Amino acid sequence: MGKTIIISNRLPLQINISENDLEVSPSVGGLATGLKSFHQEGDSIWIGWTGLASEEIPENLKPKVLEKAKSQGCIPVDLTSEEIEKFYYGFSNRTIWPLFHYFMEYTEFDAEHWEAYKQVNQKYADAVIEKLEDGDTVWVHDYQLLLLPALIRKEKPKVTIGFFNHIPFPSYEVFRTLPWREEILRGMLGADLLGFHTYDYERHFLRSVNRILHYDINFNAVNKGNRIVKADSFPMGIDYNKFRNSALEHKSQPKSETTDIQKKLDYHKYVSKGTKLIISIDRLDYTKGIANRIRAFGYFLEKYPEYQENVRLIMLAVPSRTNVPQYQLLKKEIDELVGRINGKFATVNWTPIWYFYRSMPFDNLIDLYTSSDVALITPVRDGMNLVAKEYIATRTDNTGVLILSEMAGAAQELSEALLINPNNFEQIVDSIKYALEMPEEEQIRRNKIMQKRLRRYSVEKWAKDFMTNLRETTWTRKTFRTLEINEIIKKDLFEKYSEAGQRILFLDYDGTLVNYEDKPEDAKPDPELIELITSLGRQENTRVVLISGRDKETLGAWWNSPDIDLIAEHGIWFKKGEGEWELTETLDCEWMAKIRPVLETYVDRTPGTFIEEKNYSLAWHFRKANPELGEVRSNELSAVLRDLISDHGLSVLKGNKVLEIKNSSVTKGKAAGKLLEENYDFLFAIGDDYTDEYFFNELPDNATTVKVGMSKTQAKYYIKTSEQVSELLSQFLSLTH
Ligand code: ADQ
Repeated sequence: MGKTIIISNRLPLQINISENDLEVSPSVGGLATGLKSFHQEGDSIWIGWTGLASEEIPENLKPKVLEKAKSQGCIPVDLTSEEIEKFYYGFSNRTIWPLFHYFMEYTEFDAEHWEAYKQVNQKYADAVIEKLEDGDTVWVHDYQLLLLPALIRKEKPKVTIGFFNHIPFPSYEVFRTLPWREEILRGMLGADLLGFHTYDYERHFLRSVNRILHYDINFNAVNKGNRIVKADSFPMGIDYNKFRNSALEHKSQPKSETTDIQKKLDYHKYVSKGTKLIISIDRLDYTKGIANRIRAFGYFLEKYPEYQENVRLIMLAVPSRTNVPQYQLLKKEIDELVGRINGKFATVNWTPIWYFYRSMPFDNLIDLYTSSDVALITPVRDGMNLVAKEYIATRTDNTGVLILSEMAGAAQELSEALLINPNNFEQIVDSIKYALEMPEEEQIRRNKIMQKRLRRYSVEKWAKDFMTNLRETTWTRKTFRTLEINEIIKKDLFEKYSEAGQRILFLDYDGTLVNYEDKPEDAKPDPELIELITSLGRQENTRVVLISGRDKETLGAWWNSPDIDLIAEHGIWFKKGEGEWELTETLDCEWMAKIRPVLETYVDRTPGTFIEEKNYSLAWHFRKANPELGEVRSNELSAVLRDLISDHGLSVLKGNKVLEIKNSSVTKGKAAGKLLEENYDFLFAIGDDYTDEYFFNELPDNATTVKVGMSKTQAKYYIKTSEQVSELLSQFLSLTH
């Protein structure tokens, strides 16, 4: 097994330059700590940006940066300050970040930023490709690198690529507003497996793929025709033991060794006995709902004045993206709000809010978590939110109450927390009161359940789970029973073709010889295709049979030639060369009058759909309908029809964007079987949809069966596109010329 390459915007290390020397320390933060053990344990390298602009690192120190990074298994990507401005502060944080968090009013669509985003993604791709060897696995992280999977795939088509999105994926209605939505989706679909924190994000992504790129979605897999891409949810966990053990250590520390913050917290508890502490920790970001939280706290003190002087909010906001105007405005707003609430309620002995605007060392974080009775975490949108999980992990005596916004991904796992809607002030303030008054037994009961879950699904388990699933996608690709027709298979096939005494070729029409069109009548064969197929039929000892679900009138009009035989309507009609159409079975059609009105109600309710009436079958086409609605309605309709037709000798066939109702006794397989009485020593059948599976199954084992596209099939081989089908058939033709 090869190595793993992790790629994220930032490397998990912090570089400080002072006095013409540099200091490198590991960085904190969810992703860095989360993947650290995974990174250190196995054979892996991490590629990313150091956090310093190229111009900020003196030339003489550059080799040292490389060397230091390398010693920690890291490879830096060099970014200039202009690139950082446009790619990172620009497209990543002024377009993708606000849009994906539903802040459409903050979202900027700037073509220059988009160009920089593409270029910098290419820069990361180049860095990866330089290190990539056969058998390696690539794991790309987050919204700054959405184009990277496809850029890597372009150069190394066979490599296994995973992608994890750490922020929400918005609903289709929001995502579709992005001018570069197609490029972004195509970039992501370069991966084999796409991971999201929650099932909802995964569904939003799949829906966008379906609506924007029109790829078929089967459960959680995207069928790209030549490749299957899977999406799944993997809720990211924390390093549970690290937080719990640190909390235990802090508890057993002698007083003299405690941190200054802890001393201050202890003093506070000593002088104001019974006063409760509420903690809130976030990066200073508009998605985190900090301003509303302060307002809600002010309202709480007003609504429940008995808590004045008896509760304190400790608010830690870590500076973030200070170059982006929205963040500067937010900082100002929060400073003012804190000032206003403190000004309004403070007494000589009490300030309601302690506000810290800075980053703190890990030990201080633990002090804050373990000393606070309540954690108040109220993002308006948050991919996951690890702070909520960390708070629970540090509660070693199982007390403490978590108030958590239902808009955080974490809320889906932490349902024993007090879940609030961050826009509902009454609910927030009542939850604060409930939390402060919650009996200890209830706190313990709730926390124990959450702790058990967090311990089990730790960040390590998360990373392993993702990697196992990722490797399975390659495994499935490798063991896909059906083989792609490659040069070696072709060579063998051509030999058999040339040596054969009697050949028969069964060719499906739509989706095989021609691509699908919105209107079936538009998928007419062009003169070259007619020439190709009839020339094949003119070869000695070669019988060409077009076998289609089309009605006999259309098929007959398009393909009237002495050199080919036709099977129409899935096997009901047969025509030899220029002869007359013959019925292969006697069939009853009375059922059609009963079924047609049912189909009509579905046409009325599903714009873009229509009924095709054939001699012995009815088809409901939904290719032009809204793809999602079409799928939903077709599932509904086939369930309704199956009930209606049971015991009537009819069956419902699901073709490509069409449902067809016909007599069960008629199949393409049966019709093909009837032609096999003569002795053929080269049998070839090719088709693209469900109905063709009947003749793949019916033909003897020595037949060469080929599926067009990459969905599940009984065929021995597959070929990706109908253009490649024409190429293969032309090659057959050239063998005898
Ligand atoms: P963030 O928006 O950064 O992450 P979060 O999940 O809460 O949000 O992670 C913050 C991390 O930074 C936590 O591990 C926390 O301990 C640490 N941290 C916070 N304040 C700190 C401080 N003052 N000093 C040191 N460390 C501090 C993005 C998404 C989230 C998603 C994560 C992981 O926005 O929704 O949960 O990625 O996927």
